[in-house]
Amino acid sequence: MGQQEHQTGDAVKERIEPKKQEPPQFKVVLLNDDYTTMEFVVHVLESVFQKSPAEAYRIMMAVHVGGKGIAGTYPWEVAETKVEVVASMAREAGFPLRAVTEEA
Ligand code: TYC
Repeated sequence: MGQQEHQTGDAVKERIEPKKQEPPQFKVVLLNDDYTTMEFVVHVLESVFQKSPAEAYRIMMAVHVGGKGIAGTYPWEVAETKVEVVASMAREAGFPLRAVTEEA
């Protein structure tokens, strides 16, 4: 058996054998405040977190009543980007709405 054949076998093995590692997940948590409108929070949940209108309203009300709530769970870079998008949309609209990440 030649060197090349051996290497090909290894390459195939390496691609197949290791189980795909799931990346660690992070929750994006929306925080309640007294000034952001309910309508704006629903808009953020629909546009940034791809929630249906009904689900967006449910999450918004859960945050309004309970102080915080999970908007979604994502790999680190996606979660951080969504937190930044929420911050910039809120700043632009003049609301103090904040989202933070928590390890899932
Ligand atoms: N508490 C806000 C109000 O009464 C609504 C609100 C809900 C704000 C959820 C932020 O993450 C939030 N207008």
